[in-house]
Amino acid sequence: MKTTLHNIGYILLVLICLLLACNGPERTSEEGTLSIPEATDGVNVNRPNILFIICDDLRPDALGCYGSRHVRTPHIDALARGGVRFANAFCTTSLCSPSRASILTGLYAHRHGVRDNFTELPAALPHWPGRLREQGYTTAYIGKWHMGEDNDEPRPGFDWFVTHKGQGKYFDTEWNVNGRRREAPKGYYTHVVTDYALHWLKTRKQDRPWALCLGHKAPHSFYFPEEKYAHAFDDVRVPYPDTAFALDGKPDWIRQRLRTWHGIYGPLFEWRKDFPDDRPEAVKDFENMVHAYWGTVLSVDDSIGRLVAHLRDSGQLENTIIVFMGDNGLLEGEHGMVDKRTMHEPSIRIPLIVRGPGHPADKVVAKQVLTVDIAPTLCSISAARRRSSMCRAGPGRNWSAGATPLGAPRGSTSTTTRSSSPTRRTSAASARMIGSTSTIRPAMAHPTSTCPSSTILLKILKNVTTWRPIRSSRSHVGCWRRNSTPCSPRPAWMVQTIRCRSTKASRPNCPMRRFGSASTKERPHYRRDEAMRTITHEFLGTIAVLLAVQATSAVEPVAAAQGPRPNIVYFLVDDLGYADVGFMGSTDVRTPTLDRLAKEGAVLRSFYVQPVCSPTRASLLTGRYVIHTGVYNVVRPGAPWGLPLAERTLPQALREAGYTTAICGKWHLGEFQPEYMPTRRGFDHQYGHMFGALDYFTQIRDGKHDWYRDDKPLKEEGYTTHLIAREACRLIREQPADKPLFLYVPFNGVHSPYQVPPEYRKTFPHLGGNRQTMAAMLLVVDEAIGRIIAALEEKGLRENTLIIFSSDNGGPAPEKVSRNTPLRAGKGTIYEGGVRACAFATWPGRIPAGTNVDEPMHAVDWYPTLLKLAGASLEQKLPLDGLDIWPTLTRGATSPHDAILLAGMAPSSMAIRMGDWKLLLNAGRTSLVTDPVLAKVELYNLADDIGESKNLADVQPGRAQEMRTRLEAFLKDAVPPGIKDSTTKAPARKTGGQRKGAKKQ
Ligand SMILES: [Ca+2]
Ligand SMILES: [Ca+2]
Repeated sequence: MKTTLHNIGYILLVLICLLLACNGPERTSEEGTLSIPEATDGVNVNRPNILFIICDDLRPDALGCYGSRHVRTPHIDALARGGVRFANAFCTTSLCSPSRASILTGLYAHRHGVRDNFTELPAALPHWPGRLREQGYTTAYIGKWHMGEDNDEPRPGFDWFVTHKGQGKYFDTEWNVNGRRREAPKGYYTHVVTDYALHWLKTRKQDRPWALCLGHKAPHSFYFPEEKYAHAFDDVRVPYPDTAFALDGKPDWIRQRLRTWHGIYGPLFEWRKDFPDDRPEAVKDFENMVHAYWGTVLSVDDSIGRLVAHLRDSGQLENTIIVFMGDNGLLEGEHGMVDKRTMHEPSIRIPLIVRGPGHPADKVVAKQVLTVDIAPTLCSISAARRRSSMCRAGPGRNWSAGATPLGAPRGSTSTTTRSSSPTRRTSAASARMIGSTSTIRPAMAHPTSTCPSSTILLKILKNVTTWRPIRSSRSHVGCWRRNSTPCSPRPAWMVQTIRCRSTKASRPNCPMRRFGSASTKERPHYRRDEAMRTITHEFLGTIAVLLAVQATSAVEPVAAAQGPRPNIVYFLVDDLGYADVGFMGSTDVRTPTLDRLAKEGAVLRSFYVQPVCSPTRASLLTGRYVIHTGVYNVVRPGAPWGLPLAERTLPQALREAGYTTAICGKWHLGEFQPEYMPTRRGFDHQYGHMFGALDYFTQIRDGKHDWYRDDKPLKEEGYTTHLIAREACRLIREQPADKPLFLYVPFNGVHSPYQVPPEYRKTFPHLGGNRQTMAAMLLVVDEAIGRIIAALEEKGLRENTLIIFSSDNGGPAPEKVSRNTPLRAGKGTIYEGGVRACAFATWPGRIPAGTNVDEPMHAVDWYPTLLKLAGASLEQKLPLDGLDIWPTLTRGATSPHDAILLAGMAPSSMAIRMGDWKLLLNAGRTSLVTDPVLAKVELYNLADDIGESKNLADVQPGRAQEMRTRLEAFLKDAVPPGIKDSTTKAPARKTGGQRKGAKKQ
């Protein structure tokens, strides 16, 4: 992946990356982050194009990359993976028009004057697209403008202007094209606006850099998804959020809202016909409303896909900065409210993704940024590309005097103006552009305010410098928000919301009331916003990095092995369905611990395993496909075979590297001779069982007691999942401080037989049969993992522990016991439902929290990845199939595989995945088809058809043949199955049991 780097660019980039990685305001030095644009000034690089996409009322958690469990947004996720995702972006006014005005001008609402949805943006106010146009850019605005309700005429500052009146409609909106003609093309808004944008991109004059603003209507109310997405979420249950009922101690006005059109018992944007309705079953209307909201987001994702594809196809992608964001947040039942307008967290939190030129960056910035930061940032990008910096010349002249809207009057900038270096000058200029200082002063200057929260604010401001004001459209409502603690793996956000609503008479004394009325006498407080500058500087710096890499290419990441070697804990759950955990969307099971851990790391959405138990374990522990280990099928009780002794195992390699290695749970790779047992295969400690499907209480499998410690039979009382957790905790407690730990915890839960202590089953009265029991068994597993995590925390190991979780195969008996939605089929098959497992990986500070990884990877990949992290040797006799997935996990690199083998339970049943495509031979056939001519061939495009429903083998015979050739290349050196049936040959250590049926594995 390495390509030639320009030395200077490379050195600068490394310096910048190191500085950013420090992640603290103190260390995010202005010199470092801001020097890049200046330093590249002299480089003859074209100025980047800017594609700015704004959505309306988009909650971050309605996007996959921000952790949505239900809404799949692959194109937006890809944008985030290829760029920077801001985890803590906020609007300064939670209402459409004021927020848009702030985004365009860099001003708070009290300064630009657009305080409601009916006010025109003053024509005299400069905005960033207009500034870019002055600097030689071609500019266009296409889509929802929404400042000035009845005006759809062109606004100043744009070469091309296509909009409509007010909110527009989801279907058949009437558009005004450049003030020259009105037209109402049939169709769905999101696609029509994309058509307009693409048309402009394709027909504009090619002589200048361009800036295109695309304003989506979606996902604004009233929510109407297009036909194909109308039922995309029918299966997802959406309860009222907990905070909807936590209203004690909150102001009366919040309670009073419940039954209004802003409350959860109200009409819900016409999704409830008879209202108010506070009956529990009326939650169905709320659910339908949320489904529709999500449905509109799916079309936006399609739009992003089209735009990015055009940029890529036309060769412009690598010279275009793409900014994707929302204008304000949305309350979806929180505090009993729907709509926005308040300063509660969901109402002000917005998504913000920036993909700059160059290679995938996969950076998640935790620092707080605001809508008012957009304008100065984008202005400085264009300015930094030219010697005649508009940051210093042009309007900058007026900013220092506080008269120009792009910058509020600044306070003391002496710390950044002392130096005469170009860097310092840029710092000062940037600081001048950020309108925030004056908004702090009033609150501090009026400690005697009658607003009840003003004293709280005063205390806050005395102690910290990183609070930033965020205000609503109403001048008397606002909040202050503090940035996270630097370098904290779990940012401890603090939010203080105030609302001065009492009487008109008291409002003049509210600190928020006087945001804009500061007098110059309050200047001593100016320096309070020092930290704010560093926050915005990080925003600038991050984009600067993106620009700096434009002329370079992929840079190898700093190897994780250079840091401390992690402890490694692998939780393998048996037979757990792809969709049977909360973090994958299940609403009828309970997995709070897993959900929390998943959120703290990366969810692996395309993690492949084998269709049954033993083969997955063999691949995981050797880094080799089953066609090389020979473990195609399950090692049954009494079977005279196991994982071949020639294989080097993961615990063996880690032990060589100094790790303590332990297995607590199910081995399942042979025990017929002592040398096949875990303590002879690399584990220092063994605890648990050798086969699957043992009795959870008696530990009997096929008439034989199957429970061991250090490979010696053991009698223990208890439920196996509890016993496994107890032993794992003991090993963690006893782990020597000077050695890293590899703890492999393959639970027998939630494999059959379906058994659980009865009290757990009571948690799931809404379920029945084996699904109820399975859910209860899973809850025990979740609890067990919680106990093991707690033991790590008590020992002080949590921070430096890589936690990996996955199922070993797809869920059995789909829709009866397990759920693999939206995947086809389940355990035992090579359809996605059999071989794609729910999975995540978490390591605080090393794997970005809240990420989704869609790139395909396989269980074989953990072997080389973990060995590298552990500093263990990868030299061995047997070649590996696994590849290092660390760059994919941590920085959004694409999958290291051009093809992944998905092997069935016999050499004749195989599949291969290449990119979005998957080819299957003899899937779902139980009898072996040895004649290749008779093989059943299936071809699917998983990007369009994740459910594998449309076989395209006949439609695309060329692709099918190409993939089959690749598959056959894999199979050239396939070994025959190692399986030896226990009934055909008496084992040396006969264990007394016979196979009772194929289902027991
Ligand atoms: Ca909005
Ligand atoms: Ca299994």
